[in-house]
Amino acid sequence: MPASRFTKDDTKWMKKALRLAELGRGHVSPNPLVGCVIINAEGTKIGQGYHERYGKAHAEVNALTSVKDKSGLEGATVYVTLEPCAHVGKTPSCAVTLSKLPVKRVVVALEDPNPKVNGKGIEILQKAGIEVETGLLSDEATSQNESFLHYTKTGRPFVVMKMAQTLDGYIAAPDGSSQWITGKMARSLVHEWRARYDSVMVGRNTVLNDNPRLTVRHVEGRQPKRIIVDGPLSLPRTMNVFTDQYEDRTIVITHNETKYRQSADPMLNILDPDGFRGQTLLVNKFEGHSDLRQAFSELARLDVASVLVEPGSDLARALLRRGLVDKLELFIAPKLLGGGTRSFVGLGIDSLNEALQLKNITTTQVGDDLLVSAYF
Ligand code: AOF
Ligand code: ZN
Repeated sequence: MPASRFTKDDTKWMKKALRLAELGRGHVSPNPLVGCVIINAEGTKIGQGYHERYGKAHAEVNALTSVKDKSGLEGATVYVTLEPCAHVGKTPSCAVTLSKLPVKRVVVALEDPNPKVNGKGIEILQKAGIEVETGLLSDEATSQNESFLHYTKTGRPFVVMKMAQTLDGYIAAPDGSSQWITGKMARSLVHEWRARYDSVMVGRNTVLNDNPRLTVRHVEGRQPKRIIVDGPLSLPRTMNVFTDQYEDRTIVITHNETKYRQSADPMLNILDPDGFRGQTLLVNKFEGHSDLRQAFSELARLDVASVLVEPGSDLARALLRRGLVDKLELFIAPKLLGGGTRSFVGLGIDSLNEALQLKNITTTQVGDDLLVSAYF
């Protein structure tokens, strides 16, 4: 194995930068999580910062601002988890800012796939005579920013599907009861995910059957947007997601063009701009249902970079059949039902070689439940 270009200290400081970046989680999307640490020529940390809020200062700027004695920048090394930006956006270009300083070396975990940056940030630094090294802890940086990277590369949000089933593969009992398949710890983990992803998506049947709030409870965190797939646009406006204090964070997906057009009429018992302060997105029909691929592209335009889907079996089937799920989080509860609603049905698969293949599997025990996490 070739010796690493990086020293133990390099790794230590980049780990620190990654931990700082993490503090922005839930507040910076659709922008990336970025952390930055500045070390002087003697090897002492003289500055640190991270991207704290969407549209606000970038990590590098916050780190530079925190440096008290600017003479320490002479010969300094800057560790940053994402390539410094080349463009002037909501804030000035970080690469240009750094290129004017007497720093010696910039260590980058990951190149930025944003077409406005994409190598140009590194070029600006190199042209100014600064040594640039990339790729330190790039796997960690990639997984930390998986939503941003996916969203930037594909123009669609990163889609995580959460399911909770019994050991024998049921998500509801024969009488339809489905709440509390998993234990308390699994449920609070789901609430952590709701705070971490930009949005939570469910289908109309879930709203009708459970009248969920889809809010973050049990843990601290910001409220996600709520995406309701209601093809016929006929859910009663009395449901929680249309009436509670987060009403303006609800986005409805429909393909019913007639009702969508009529929806300005407050006399109709359907979603209307006056009675409902959220948004309704009209998409095409696909195999009799709303075109979810189109819906995700529209959501990306609304700055939704990640979606946590908490589907019933219909929505799960629709998403899986079209290859729209990027990550599966499957809770398996130590229960047997022997009948009821199955988690995965009708995927259109006849033969083993057509099976949807998952990769990078991890398993975790969460309370009494087992969590299988994997990517498509
Ligand atoms: C951030 N924070 O610390 C870094 C970013 O819209 P702007 O001007 O804030 O630019 C956003 C882009 O800048 C973002 O998509 C990413 O490519 C780059 N780097 N962004 O929000 C940061 N370093
Ligand atoms: Zn920047």
